[in-house]
Amino acid sequence: MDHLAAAESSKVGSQPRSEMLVSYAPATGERLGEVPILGPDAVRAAVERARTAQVSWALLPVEERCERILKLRDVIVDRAEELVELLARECGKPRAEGLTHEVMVTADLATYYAKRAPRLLAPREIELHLLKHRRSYVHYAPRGVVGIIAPWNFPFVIPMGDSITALLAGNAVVLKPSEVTPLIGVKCKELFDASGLPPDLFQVVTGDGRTGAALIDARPDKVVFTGAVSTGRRVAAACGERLIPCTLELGGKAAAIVCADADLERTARALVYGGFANSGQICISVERVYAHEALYEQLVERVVQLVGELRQGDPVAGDVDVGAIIFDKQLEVAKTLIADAVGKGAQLKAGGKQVVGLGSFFEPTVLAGCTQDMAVMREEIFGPIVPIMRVSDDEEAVRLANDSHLGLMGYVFTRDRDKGRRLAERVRAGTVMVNDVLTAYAAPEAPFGGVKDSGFGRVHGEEGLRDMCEVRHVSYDRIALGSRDPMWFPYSEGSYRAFAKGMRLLFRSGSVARKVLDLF
Ligand code: TXE
Repeated sequence: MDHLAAAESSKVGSQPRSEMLVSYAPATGERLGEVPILGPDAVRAAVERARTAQVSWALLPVEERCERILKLRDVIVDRAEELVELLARECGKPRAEGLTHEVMVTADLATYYAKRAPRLLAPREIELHLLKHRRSYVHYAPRGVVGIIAPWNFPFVIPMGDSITALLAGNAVVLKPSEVTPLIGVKCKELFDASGLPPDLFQVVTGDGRTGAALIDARPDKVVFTGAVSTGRRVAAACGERLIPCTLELGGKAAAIVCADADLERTARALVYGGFANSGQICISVERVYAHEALYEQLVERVVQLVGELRQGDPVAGDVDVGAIIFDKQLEVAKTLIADAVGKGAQLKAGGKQVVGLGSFFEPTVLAGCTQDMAVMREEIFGPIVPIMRVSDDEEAVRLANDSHLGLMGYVFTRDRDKGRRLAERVRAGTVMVNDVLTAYAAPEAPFGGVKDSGFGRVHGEEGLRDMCEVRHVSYDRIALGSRDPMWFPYSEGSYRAFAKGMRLLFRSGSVARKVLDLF
């Protein structure tokens, strides 16, 4: 089954028929619908319409923009069931995940920002330490049109969260949803329109990578991209060429460090949830476990027991814990990683195969006895596989956790909270959680993003909201200094000597003036 069944361009009467994208349900193979693949002209027109709509939106007080976004939130909450149903169909996501990972997190983010945006976007005074005759402040001006390029693993919460943030900051948005989940992208547009927001303020351009490239080429004022590292490099290059600021949320390889004093039951349950929620298709999934030898055996045993209790199947047909593989190409990735690990000596403790007879499913898989040279410990998995490795101490675990080109998320399990925080600070990742998994993304207060090849820039938190703005500095005079400033023309030997003397007084350690100024 190929998700991208692009029909050839054909003629319908005298109208050229655009190429179409067909969406299929990964759990059943059922054809769900089709949308057009928009080309450069249509994308450019969408960006232009958004640009026009943004002008009056930006003139509204932030408080009013917040009110309008809360109406959107209410539409999302009222239509939650419909969204959960579509997420179950187009992604094969368990209903609980559609609700708690996607719909609720979006509603919470809207609520959080709508309450705080007026304060976070208020002009901020800057205290000048030297130029006391002047005053400075920064204000946060909208950038204009934000282009959002989204992935298929969280096709609702990622683009909706970023769109809401951009809109609150006074921008318009053009969203390019993943070609694997286009119907959810179209649904996002339906919700915005139903909330009464101006139709051109938020637009969705459906299509594949070419449509994403066309969006960047249409020169939005900022790009927020979430997806693969390889695509991220292309997006960054295209943005760089046009000097468009971009935020890149790329892959992750979250390591879980399990210390000797960890709570075994909580840790095992956390690893199973963190590894198999969304069938492991999360950039912050537990992707590798470094377990202290003191509890390694018991941990593997308990994880395997818990995995045995997981129910897998079509979420539309009934209650399940683990759903489908959204993008069927990931099935091959999973098989290759498992074969490499087993070939290098890993023990297959659970799962290991594609589920036969169903749509696109892979058994929840546990690999024990893993070593750092295995591809499963080094490359992003994006599937339901949890590889576990035995380590002899916390130092080894931290060293191996940091031995990765990715740095989006990390986890530490220990009963000693101080030690947990100390180890967390040593893991080179954008976020590290102690004794928990996944939920950090759901906290809209906290900045989220990666280091190393996991990307740059942050979404969420104060940083995420302000990054949707141009930070503009205004400097004005506090006291009148007359018609001439001593720094201005004409230069003279006298003014040079005065500045040189002033510099020594101000900046030489031990000078009386410096000592006095350092008191303040
Ligand atoms: O991502 P792509 P895919 C990772 C994960 C997964 C891999 C592939 O490792 O296996 O990405 O997923 C658009 N210019 N993550 O294939 O191809 C594309 O149409 C502009 C991690 O879906 O990167 C889609 O809308 N846009 C991630 C979006 O980019 C382009 C979540 C992402 O597609 C483009 C999902 C171009 N040249 C996957 N080419 C996370 N961190 O959450 C493609 N696109």
